[in-house]
This record gives sequence, structure tokens and C-alpha cells, in this order.
Amino acid sequence: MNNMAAIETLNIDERNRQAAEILRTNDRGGYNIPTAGLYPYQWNWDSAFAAWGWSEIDISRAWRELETLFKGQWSTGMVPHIIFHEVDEGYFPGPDVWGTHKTPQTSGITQPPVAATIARKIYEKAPQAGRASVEQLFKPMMDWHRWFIEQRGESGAIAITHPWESGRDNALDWEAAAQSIDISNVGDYTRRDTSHVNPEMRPRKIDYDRYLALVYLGRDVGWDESKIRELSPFRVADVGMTFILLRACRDLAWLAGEIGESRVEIDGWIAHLEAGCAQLWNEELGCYDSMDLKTGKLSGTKSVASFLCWYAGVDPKSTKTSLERVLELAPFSLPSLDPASSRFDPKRYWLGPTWPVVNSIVGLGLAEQGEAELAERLRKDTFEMILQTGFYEYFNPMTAAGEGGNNFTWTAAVWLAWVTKGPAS
Ligand code: 9WN
Repeated sequence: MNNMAAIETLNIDERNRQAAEILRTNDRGGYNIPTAGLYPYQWNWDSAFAAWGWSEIDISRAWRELETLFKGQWSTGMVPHIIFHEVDEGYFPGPDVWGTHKTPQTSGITQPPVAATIARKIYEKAPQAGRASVEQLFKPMMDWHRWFIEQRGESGAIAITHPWESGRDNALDWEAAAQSIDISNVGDYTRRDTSHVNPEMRPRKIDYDRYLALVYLGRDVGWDESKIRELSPFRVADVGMTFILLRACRDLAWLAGEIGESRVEIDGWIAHLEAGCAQLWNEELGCYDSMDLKTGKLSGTKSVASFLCWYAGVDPKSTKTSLERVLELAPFSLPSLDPASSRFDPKRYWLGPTWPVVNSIVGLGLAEQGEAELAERLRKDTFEMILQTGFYEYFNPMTAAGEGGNNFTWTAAVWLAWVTKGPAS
């Protein structure tokens, strides 16, 4: 081994140690917070990724993470985007603002359902140890997926009723749709996020005004899905949510086979979602796109979620060419928005930065569908960013500088479960 290689090995060992330490430090007893200060609660898709990370260290703790997440599930089947296990004034909006009156306290909206996909990953690592947990989680996961199809699947694709549901809060995909949100009744409020993180790396005030207007609308109708559908100006078929649910249905169907359950209902959902994906193809853009369901218009945005088509197992059509063009413009893949967009901003949250957690699922899909070279590019870039900079929430795709929160659970988790394990792990 030459000196450079020896130094790199030392650094990898150090990053491995730090990643495990971050998972332990952010553990609040059966669930992980994303990072102290900025996000002091249990978030839905963060938790699934945390479980994937835990599965490299402690399989039973990994299952516990998912089990704790489903403790927040509503009787409707919806699994909330935040569970407020212990109130912390450092985050806004807290449980009092959401007013959902649940035990445990939760928000009133959901987030991308990666849980079934991660459950399969954990199960495959140790099937015997995981069987009882899969049996326990199977019905809750079915109920959640069914809720998506019944409450959000009217177009075939999956609708979000709030940008926070997408997990890509200020993505350009719904900027046009969000302009119809009436913010006149929002009033004064104090954001907490900008006291933890540079405001240039966060959504703008106008975005937050809209986020709150939609929270107040949901709260005022008691979080009744049919009333929200009737009254809200915001309903967008999110390409990311749709691809992630489709993939999760395929994994849930596989798990059904493992534990002797029927997959018939799930196969119906898969067919429904596949037809929905076809509606989201934007020929002019050369990739799948999100659609404003109020106007029927595609957004015209090439965002990172478009590149989850391989992960979803749908025909990529000409997406590979679009991906290659995006990669030519960004030294550290994969930017959350096409750098050729006039709204691209390498610092601002989901308008440019690279998110290792999203790289992990885009990369997985590419590797599974025979795009080994592209998958390896994503994995290697993620490796370099974390090795050089540390476990940040997201990274500047032009410089690899770490941005947003630090000591971040899902970045540590994907380092352990994907970055250092190979693109198809
Ligand atoms: C709102 C926790 C979450 C992630 C989201 C990310 C961000 C929250 C916020 O942080 O959203 O849900 O307050 O900014 O956009 O993907 O789950 O890490």
C-alpha cells in the first residue's frame, strides 16, 4: 500500500467510527432524530434510512426503529411525517401548531414511504432474525400503502397535499402550483430553522408562509383527507413520491411471499402506479416530471426525483441522456435540480444541493437496472464528499462543501449501508 492509499484507509476507518457514533448519539431510545437542534423529533423517511444504517451495526435496533415509526400510524393508515415523542421548543412548527390530537403527538401529513424497501433490505441481511418483525410490520405497511392509493392515487400517480410530504420541500416541481396558496391569514411566526442553519441554505420566507397556510388549512378541517382534497388549492402528483411508493410496493409484495401472505392486492397497486407513472412522462424535458393536479400541467422541472425511475422499475425512456447532461454540469453528483435551470442554487436546500440519501436510492436503482457506471459515479462522488467534509445534511454539488445540518443521521446511515458497501448493496 502506498502512502496515499494508507492515509485514505485511515480516513475511511475514522469516518466509519464517526458514522456509528452519530447513529448512537442521535438515538433517543428506539428511534433516531435526524440531527440535534435543527430536527429534534422522529421523521418518517429519515427513520427508515436510519434503520438501514443500524442494520450494519445492530439488526434488532434496526427493526426497533421501524417499529417505533409505525407507533405513530393513524387509524386511517397514514404514517405521519413527524412523531413528536418529546416536545422540544427548538423546532417550529411543533405539535401545538399541527393540532392533530394524537397519541403519540404527530404532524398531519406523511412522507415518502421508503420503509417497506428498507424492511426488505434489513430482512435480507438476516432473514431468520427479521421474520417476526416483518410479520408484525406487514399489516401496518399494507394499511399505509392502501391509504396512499385510496386517498392520494386518483390520478394513478401519488398526490402530495403539502410540499413537506415530498421530503423535497422547496423543490421547483411545485413552485408554480404553490403560487395559488393564499397566505393572507398566516400572520406572524418565528422560524427556528434559520437560527440553527445559514438562512441561504434554507427555504425562503414566502415558502414558509405557504407551508404554514397549508398546515392551518389541514388543521381547520381536522386533517380530513376528503375536505383537504376539496378545499386546498395545492395538489401535486409528485414524481418522487410515486416512484418511491411503486418501488416500496414491489418490495412489500416480495416480503409477502417470504411470510406466506397474499400479494394480489399489492399487484393491483403496482399496475395502478405504473399507469400513473406513464402520465408523468414529459417528452419535451426528456424525463418524468411532477404534475399540478389542479391544472393538469407538468411542471417542466428536471429534478433529482426524475432519476428515481430506475429505482421504481419503470421504463427510463430517454432519462439516461438527461441524467448524463446533468452530470456534465455538476462535479459532485447528483444535484437536486438541473444546474442548467435558472433557479439552480447550489446552496439552497432542494434547489441545487446534492443529498447523499437521495444518491443512495437513485444509485441503487441504476445498479439494479444495469447502469453500473452511472451508479458507481454517484457512489464515488458521495464517498468523496463525505470523506472530505463529514456527515452533513447535503453538499454543494460544485465544491463538495458540507451544507445544512451536521452529524446527520441519514448521511451516516447511507455511508454505512451503501457508500462503503458498493452501489448495489
Ligand atoms: C420538514 C428531516 C427533514 C427531512 C426532509 C427535509 C427537511 C423538514 C424541515 O428535514 O424537512 O419536514 O423542517 O425542513 O426536507 O426531507 O425528512 O431531516
